[in-house]
Amino acid sequence: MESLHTRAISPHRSWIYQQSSVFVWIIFSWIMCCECFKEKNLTIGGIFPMVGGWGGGVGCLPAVEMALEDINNSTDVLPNYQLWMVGKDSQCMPGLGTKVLYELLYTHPTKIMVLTGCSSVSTFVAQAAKMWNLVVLGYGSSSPALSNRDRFPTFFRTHPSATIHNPTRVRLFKKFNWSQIATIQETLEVFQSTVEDLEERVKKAGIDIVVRQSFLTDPTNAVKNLKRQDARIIVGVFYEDMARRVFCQVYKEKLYGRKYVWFIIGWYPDNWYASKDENIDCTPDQMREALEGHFTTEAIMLTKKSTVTRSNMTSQQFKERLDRKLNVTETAQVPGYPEAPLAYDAVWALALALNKASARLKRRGMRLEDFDYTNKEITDEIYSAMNSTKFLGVSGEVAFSSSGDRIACTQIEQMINGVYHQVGEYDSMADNLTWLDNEIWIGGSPPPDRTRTVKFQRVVSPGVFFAMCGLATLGITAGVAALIFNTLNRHRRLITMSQPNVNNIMVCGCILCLVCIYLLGLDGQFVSVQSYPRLCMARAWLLSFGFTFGYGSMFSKVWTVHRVTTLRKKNRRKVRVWEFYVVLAFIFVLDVIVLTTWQAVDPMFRDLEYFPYEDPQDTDEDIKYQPQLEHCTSNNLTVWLGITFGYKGVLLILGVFLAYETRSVKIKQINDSRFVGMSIYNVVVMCVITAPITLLISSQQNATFVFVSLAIILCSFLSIGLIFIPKVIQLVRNPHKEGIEIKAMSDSMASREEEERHQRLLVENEELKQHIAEREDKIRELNRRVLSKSQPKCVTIQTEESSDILADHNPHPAKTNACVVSFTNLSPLTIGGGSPDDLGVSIDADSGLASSSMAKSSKNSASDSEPYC
Ligand code: ABU
Repeated sequence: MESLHTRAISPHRSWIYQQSSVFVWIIFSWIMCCECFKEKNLTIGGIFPMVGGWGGGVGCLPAVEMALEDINNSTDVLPNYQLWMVGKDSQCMPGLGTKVLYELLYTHPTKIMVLTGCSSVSTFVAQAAKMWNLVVLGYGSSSPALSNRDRFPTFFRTHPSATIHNPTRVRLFKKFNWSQIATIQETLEVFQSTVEDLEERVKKAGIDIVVRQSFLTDPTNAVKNLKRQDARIIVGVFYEDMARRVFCQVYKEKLYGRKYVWFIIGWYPDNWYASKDENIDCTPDQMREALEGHFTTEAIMLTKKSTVTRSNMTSQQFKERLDRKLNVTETAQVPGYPEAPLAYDAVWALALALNKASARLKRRGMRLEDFDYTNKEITDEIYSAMNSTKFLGVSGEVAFSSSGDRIACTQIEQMINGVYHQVGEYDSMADNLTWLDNEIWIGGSPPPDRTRTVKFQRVVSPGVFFAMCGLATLGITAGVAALIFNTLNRHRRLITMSQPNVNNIMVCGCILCLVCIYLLGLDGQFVSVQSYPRLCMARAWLLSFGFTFGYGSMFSKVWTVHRVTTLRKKNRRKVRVWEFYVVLAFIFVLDVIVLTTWQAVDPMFRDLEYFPYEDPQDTDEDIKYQPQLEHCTSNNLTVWLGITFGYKGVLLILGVFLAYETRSVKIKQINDSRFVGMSIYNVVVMCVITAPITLLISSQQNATFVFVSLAIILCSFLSIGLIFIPKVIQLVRNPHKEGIEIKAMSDSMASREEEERHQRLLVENEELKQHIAEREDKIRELNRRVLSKSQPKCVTIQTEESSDILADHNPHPAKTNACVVSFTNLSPLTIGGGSPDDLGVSIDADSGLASSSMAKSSKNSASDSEPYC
């Protein structure tokens, strides 16, 4: 590392001595002066970042040189000393910074103080320097961490701490009503401590930092995360080189424009984004697009007052002198140009402190030039002098707080059309914001700090609601008609024998379920939030009672039929009406217990299900819709549903079983039991399908409503239809004939199974007829043979065959003696007493057995015929 400068800044005094006209005096003076000059050189170390994250040395070094020149020329500051500086480049890299510090320390001459810039270097330098009793002065170190006196006991700075931006930022957040912000930072202590300070301040102001992102060298993911987490007001703290990377990524992610506001550090050179940078692949135009409208905050580093400062020039004169020295067309592009006044004042502060310390040391018989890194007394004097330094510099009033910080005002700038314009100033001490009202918002006004979410309630579509309610009304009308029909025809046997009261209860149950459809369709569009819990309970009670009455009454019928048919014959008795109600009452009481306990212990309330945000289709406003859906719920909903579905499920399964068991049974007290069974099958199938599917599609309000409504409507229509339509038909067909209507009712009840059984019996009958015919043929043959002998005497035929035949039909063969001759005139057909059909094959409807009356006929023939003698 080459030294940047190692030179005497003020040769004027030696020149004066050289020009002295008195030779002896010249010689004497020369010797004395040389001696004096030799002793009174004071050297400081200077560490300058000429490149890197903040290459501020480029602008600050000329200012430091100007200050050394001015101090050495001044007669009242360090009059007996020449101030020298050995400067080194740290490249704003902590490692290199530490290395150059050691080079400064371990090379002659002894450095009485160290000037440093770039926070990451300054923290290392300031921490190490205390070991060499060195006072360090930062001209370009903004890290809030440097305010820690325990860590950096000998550190001072003319550069304000970066925390000075934070009160300004908070003030602006409040001005524009932003209550949530995001941060993105380069992972360096300087920025980490800045963000920590910001966090504390925003918290006090009631503002949330909702997203915090940091990156080491590649901001791609951090920027993506900001986008993903919908950050809008973003504070970015990073060095200039990283700022280019961040905004190139911001351009790619489209994280700029009317919806976003960026706040970044204001001490970058004015066209920092257009600088050539091989680490980014964005054009200057793209960078400018991404940066348009962003705000910067920076400490005011060049006083705006035209007062003559300690260095005998105004800030404006300083600027002109510096511009001349820099000799560039665009000073705004010089890194460190804004901080140059701070560097200039830093050297003045250092010189003034040394000046003061020198006087104090003199009184104690010590000299500044005696400083040798081990002399703490001299360091203490310098430290104390620094602490009390106060003067008007080109950067403003220079004074150090107890933590060594500079106090300053901040200015706020906005990039408008690629150029920074000042839009305000803030004095944090007085909390005084001067706002120029010349800022420009891309969207015309400050954007909101978050996407405005518009809650949007999903409700059952009116079309669907009214369609289902229409069908429900139809069902209710059918139910009422059925009740009227039952009442009007209550005297008819057909109705009496169908347990009309039980049927009426069933119809009432269906009506209750149908009424529940109205309640199921009522939601936030009709019912207030306060009334919703009552609606929930009303639905539960109504549906539960509807099911109990509707299904329970049918269940009670099949239960009774089954009980009656399974009793032993001797125990069978007439069905008593109250038996139906016992079953019903049992289910009803169970309902009341469960529902009452549910309501008392864990009442239902309104719960909202939230759906993912949806973009508006009809506007480009910065809003998102958030659909929400109302549900009835309670804390232990699953438990209550489990209990309710549990016992109702048992009823359903039992109902199906009983209906199947009694499918062929008819008892006269329940003439419609078979239709009831069919209705039960229907209800069970509908419930088994509907219950789980409804739970699965509960997030789709229309589908759920339609599904449940149709299930209720179908069950109700089918139940009412199956039980009442056959009765209506019979009564219409046979308005006055009681017996016929019963028979017709019974006939109409013939099931398919009965039909099949009947067919089987017919086939069996046919076989028996055939069998009988064959036997008759045989008898005829025997008769013929007997007749052919033609012996008119009375014999007892006891042939094997005849005896076999007769024995087949007569259990008392002894009595089958017949006078065959007397049969001669008898037609074989008459033996059985008539046509084959009259053989006595009958079908016992219950047993299904066929029997032959042949035996009886034979017996009768034998006994009724007198012996022919
Ligand atoms: N204004 C430049 C500050 C640089 C730094 O703190 O590192």
